[in-house]
Amino acid sequence: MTERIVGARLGYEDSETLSRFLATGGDQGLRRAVLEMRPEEVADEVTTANLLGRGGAGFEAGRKWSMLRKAPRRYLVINGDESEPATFKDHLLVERDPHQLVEGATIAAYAIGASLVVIYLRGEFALGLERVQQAINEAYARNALGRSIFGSSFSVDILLQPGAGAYICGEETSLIESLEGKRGFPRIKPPYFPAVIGLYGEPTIVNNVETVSNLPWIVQHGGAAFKALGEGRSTGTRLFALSGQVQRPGPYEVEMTKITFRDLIYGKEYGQGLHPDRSLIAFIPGGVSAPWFFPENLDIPLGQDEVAKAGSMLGSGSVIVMDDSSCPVRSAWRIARFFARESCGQCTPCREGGAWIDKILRRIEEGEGREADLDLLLDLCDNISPGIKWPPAQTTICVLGPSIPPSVSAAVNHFRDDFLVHIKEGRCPHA
Ligand code: L3W
Ligand code: SF4
Repeated sequence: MTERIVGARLGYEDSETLSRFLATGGDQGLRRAVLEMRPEEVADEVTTANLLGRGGAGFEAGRKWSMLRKAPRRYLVINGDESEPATFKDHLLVERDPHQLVEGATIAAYAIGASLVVIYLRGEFALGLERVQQAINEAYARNALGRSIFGSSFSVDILLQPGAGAYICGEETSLIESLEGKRGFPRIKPPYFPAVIGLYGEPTIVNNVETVSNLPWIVQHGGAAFKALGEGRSTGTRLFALSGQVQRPGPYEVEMTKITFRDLIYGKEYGQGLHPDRSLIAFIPGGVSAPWFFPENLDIPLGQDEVAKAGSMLGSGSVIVMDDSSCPVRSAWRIARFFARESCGQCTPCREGGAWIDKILRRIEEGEGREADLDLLLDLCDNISPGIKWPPAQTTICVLGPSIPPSVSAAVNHFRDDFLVHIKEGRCPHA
């Protein structure tokens, strides 16, 4: 493991307890922020750190904060609705270091002058919800939250809100709608980003769990120390959730850009390679919205721009490995089916296109496809996301719809022969 920031306590069995938190530097960042720094100084450190958002889009946290409209009431929402298949790093932070999350959220609230913080957690995170609520209660009890935090002039409250099982509520504007008690329909943006018109029409910052979990360290060590890790725009460390057909799947915190996908998948300290006698056919570098990578992409470093330059994205930090026992037709179908089921239905390309792709892939998978289906699939992908490129052209309100084409087109274009065996012989060559 390299330098650990957000995962510093994860090696302790009792990492979620207040005693372990306080024994390992807990509260020091918050004390320093509210007692020794002005809010603008905290925000400046985060800008210096060049902390990129860890939710998927990689937008600079400091820049986002600077866009917050001035208003008497401002909100901070922490997005912990992690629901994307194979994404499991926020889950870990929520369950295993809930105090760090609460401390980071309070520091962010101080920096942006938030009047209220809402932590929105995936409803299925039963243990996480219990632990975060306990961390909030314990923070109030020691005056790390509430009125005049640690004797300073700063006061703020944190509310915990469980989601109700919809993936789309992880999209920030849909999450805000859901918090307002409405159905989780994404709002169109631009022109109005939540930083201008957010929760109840007030300026709102939505930050991811991992993003704010970095703040106690940044305040304690300084933005420059964070920036010294990594390279270029990719600073600090990231938690990568490695899954699929590797010997040792799991979450790994690594310094940005310092290792490659080959290191992560095959390295002794990380994935330890594929199962014996198996070979790599593809891997997805950043969550199931991301375009697939292939063996020739293994030497790309784990950096935001490095992955983007190669035509994909680091996204939510989930790396999914496929060996030659996995069927690309089935993998693409499972991904497409997930998005089709989770579509909120507002936009035609997503609602109709997603359902249609799901149906076609299903019939191919079940041996009832036809050769013309392959061009039809690519045509549908092109209709949802013209040119099938990432980031996509905006044809829909949010990016859930355009998240379908990357996997489907990768599978059709790179594994055409597998599709043809399904279609012509009615069997799966990997079964
Ligand atoms: C003010 C402007 N604010 C941008 C803010 C914006 C948001 C952030 C990024 O998608 C990605 C997606 C998934 N004034 C602004 C501004 N902002 N311009 O910056 O914005 P955006 O629209 O690029 O991204 P997003 O809607 O946050 C997120 C990818 O993440 N993803 C999803 C993972 C899923 C989970 C999960 O399970 N919960 O994390 C996977 O990689 O495809 O590309 O805050 O307001 N001018
Ligand atoms: Fe809803 Fe899909 Fe449109 Fe997003 S792209 S708003 S999920 S219909």
